[in-house]
This record gives sequence, structure tokens and C-alpha cells, in this order.
Amino acid sequence: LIIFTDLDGSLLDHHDYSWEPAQPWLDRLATAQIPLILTTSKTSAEVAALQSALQLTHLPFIAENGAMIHFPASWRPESPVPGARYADIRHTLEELRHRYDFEFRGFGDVTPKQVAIWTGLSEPDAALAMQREASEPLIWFGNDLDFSHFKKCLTREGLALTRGGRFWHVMGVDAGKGPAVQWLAAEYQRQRGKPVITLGLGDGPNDISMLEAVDHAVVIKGHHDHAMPLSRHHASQVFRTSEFGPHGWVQGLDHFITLP
Ligand code: 2M8
Ligand code: MG
Ligand code: MG
Repeated sequence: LIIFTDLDGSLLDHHDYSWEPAQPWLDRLATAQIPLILTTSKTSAEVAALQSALQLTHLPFIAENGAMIHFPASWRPESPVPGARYADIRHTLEELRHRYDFEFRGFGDVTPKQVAIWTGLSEPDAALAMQREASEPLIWFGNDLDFSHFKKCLTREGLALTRGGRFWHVMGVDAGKGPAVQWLAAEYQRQRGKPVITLGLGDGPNDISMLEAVDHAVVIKGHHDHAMPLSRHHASQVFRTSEFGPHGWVQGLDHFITLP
């Protein structure tokens, strides 16, 4: 078994980013040596810090909504991640804004103080969230008509939008949590020489491709009103939690896994 989990609004509380309710399950997974792969829109800098706090540094992780996959030092696979670079994404965004007067603000437009206000992160943590490599979170202030025009412009530039808990995220059209999860699951399978079973947990629209890529999916109740439709062609089961964040995360693992 391999577990892929979203962070904000899933393992971490949407408001205060704590994972306390999940600690007993984290301990159980560690004892049973079940890999827990952090799969998030956060930056590599943020995930590295969290991996240490969660004692998961021996495991790979997926950052920036699948645009970045990181391996522990003992792994030497070829990096599968192509895709857009942050500087190019920013360049495209600035050009589109200049040309069409689109009203949005990305992390690259503001100070750590502003990101801290938007997110509730401390300023040092906000600074880590701003160390982006391959995706840009933004807030859209314009109208719906302009937004669909904005989307079309991004498509023409080979970029796509996905929705996180608070932000829209701009990234390369081929990136996504789903493809990254598929790639890592295949790599585990290759290393182990036998099929692996996968379980995924997530609360937001940007988690849908991940939840569709795993065998068992936990849809954690989210602080948003986006429907979370899953087209279940391959997966065996979907469980939807009644609780938010880490409490829902615990419900999901209780539902699918029995461990001492
Ligand atoms: C951003 O991502 C969240 C995840 O769902 C969002 O869109 O609301 C990320 O850019 C991340 O780097 C940051 O830590 C997080 C803080 O809420 O916001
Ligand atoms: Mg989330
Ligand atoms: Mg996320």
C-alpha cells in the first residue's frame, strides 16, 4: 500500500495548518512502513520543511500540483518532470495582463506580508510559499467574462488553471497531481517488482486527477462549494468524509485501513 495525500484542507487544517488529530495515524503508518507521499500545491521549500516535521524525509514527495517530483537521496530515477518554469509563467502572465488589463494578483506580484494575510501563514512560511519553481497561485479580481478569456489565452500559451483551496494555480498544461501520482506509483511498482495498491486523500478540485489515479479515494469535506465529481473508471472505491481537514483524513484512513 502507498498513500498519497494532499496537505492544506486534508492532512493539515485549512485555517491553522495543524495535523494534530492525524498524529496517531501518522505513527501507525510509520510503524507499518506504509509510504505517505505528500502531494500538494505547496512549493518544494515548504514541503521539505513539513517532511522534516512529519518525519517523512526518507520518502519522495510531489510539489506544485505535480509540476515537481522530488526523490530521496537514495533514489536515482530519471526526472519525469518537464513543463513550464516559473519565470516563463510569470512572463506570460505579465504580458497578458499588460495586453488585456486582466485583474489578478499572483504571489509574484506581492510581498510575503500580503501572502501571509491571504493564507494565514506566518511571514517566514509565506516566504517559503513564494519560492515557486513551476506554478503560480493567483487571486482573480475581474469578472467572469474576462476570466474565460484569460483561460483561453493561457491555453494558447500551453498553460492551464487548477483550483486549490484559496487560489487559482497556473501551471504547464501537462502537469497535475494525477500524472505525478501515476508516475510515482509505477516507480514503486518497478522497484518492488510487484503491483502496488494506492490510496489518495484530497479536498479540492486540484486533487481530482490524483483521486482518479488511485485505487481507493478519500474525498475530504472542503471549505469551498466546488462539487468533487469523480469519474471512476479504474478505482475500486470512493469514500466521502463528513468532517473537514485532519479529522476527515482520520475518517478516511479508518474507513479503508485496519492497523493495530
Ligand atoms: C497555496 O495553495 C493552497 C492549496 O490548496 C490554495 O490554493 O489554497 C499554495 O500556493 C501554497 O504554496 C501555500 O502554502 C498555500 C497556503 O494556503 O496556498
Ligand atoms: Mg487541499
Ligand atoms: Mg493542495
